[in-house]
Amino acid sequence: MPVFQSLLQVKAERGGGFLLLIDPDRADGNTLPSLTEAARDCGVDAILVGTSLSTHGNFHRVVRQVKAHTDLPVIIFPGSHSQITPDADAILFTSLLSGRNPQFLIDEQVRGAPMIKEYGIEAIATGYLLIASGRYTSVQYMSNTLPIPSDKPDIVCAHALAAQYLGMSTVFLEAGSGAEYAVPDHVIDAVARYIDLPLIIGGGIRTPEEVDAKISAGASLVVVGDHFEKNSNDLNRLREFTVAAHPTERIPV
Ligand code: 1GP
Repeated sequence: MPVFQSLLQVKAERGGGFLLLIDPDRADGNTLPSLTEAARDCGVDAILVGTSLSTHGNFHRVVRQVKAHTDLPVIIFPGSHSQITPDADAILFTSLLSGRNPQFLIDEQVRGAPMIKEYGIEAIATGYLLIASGRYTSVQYMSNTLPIPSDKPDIVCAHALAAQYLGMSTVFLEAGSGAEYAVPDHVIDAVARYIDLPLIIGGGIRTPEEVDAKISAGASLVVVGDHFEKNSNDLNRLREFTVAAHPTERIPV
């Protein structure tokens, strides 16, 4: 089954899904195998690998290492067309629609598309919207784009609807890795009511309660990366995060 279809099935059957993001520059080669192996046992649905700026030149090696230690889908979350490798199962084929920088609207995509075809990777067409989050984030700086103000849900909705009318498969509402504030629940709720596409939410999510709130607001998939990079000793709580992302499986109290 294609990766994106399998994630939609997870959403339909379990009420939501949880994606663990691995930043190749921050991945610790010693703990990466155990983290990757723990992911499925802890209820993670897929692993994303990517970063706004890769400075270590180890992207391909990290993807291969992740793939070697899990049978979960491994999905590229690229910062540029240099982050495409045949070892991945799929790629979020993003266009940064909230920005007006042609490099991230179409140029990186043109450079990457032939490689994706050559490697036989599944491309998941993703409208990527950067939402202001209190702090100047790496993705904002590297993409040279302005985020949409988080108190302007109408503007977010208009961009999300444009993604739908452009034929995209999903909309990713992004606060940026390590964001001070995650995408507000009221913005997620507004977009989820306004368009028909599944929503991916990421950036600045640090607790199971926040995961729960994002899913309740209308997210289909929640992405967490920074928290587990900075708190590798919190791995025993990974299951709490994934339980929060799968509300239909919770045992009523
Ligand atoms: C970043 O949305 C992802 O692109 C995840 O954000 O690293 O803050 O969890 P965090």
